[in-house]
Amino acid sequence: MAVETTYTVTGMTCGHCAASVREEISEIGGVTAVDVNVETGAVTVTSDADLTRDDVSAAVSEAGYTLA
Ligand SMILES: [Cu+2]
Repeated sequence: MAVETTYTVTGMTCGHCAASVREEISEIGGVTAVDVNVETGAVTVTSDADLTRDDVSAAVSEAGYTLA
């Protein structure tokens, strides 16, 4: 069953930021969809596997941003 979790990412300012974050989170195993809202910093991750906050935090850091 797919689980949807919304995180807040700080530091994104444009579409390129959003694309970087989306790309890194998409590489986490089990992730099926990533929706990024640059204005609010809301990142909604849909996954069909258990996802830890640490996994998402690491991916966001890899992209150069921070999980709030
Ligand atoms: Cu940017």
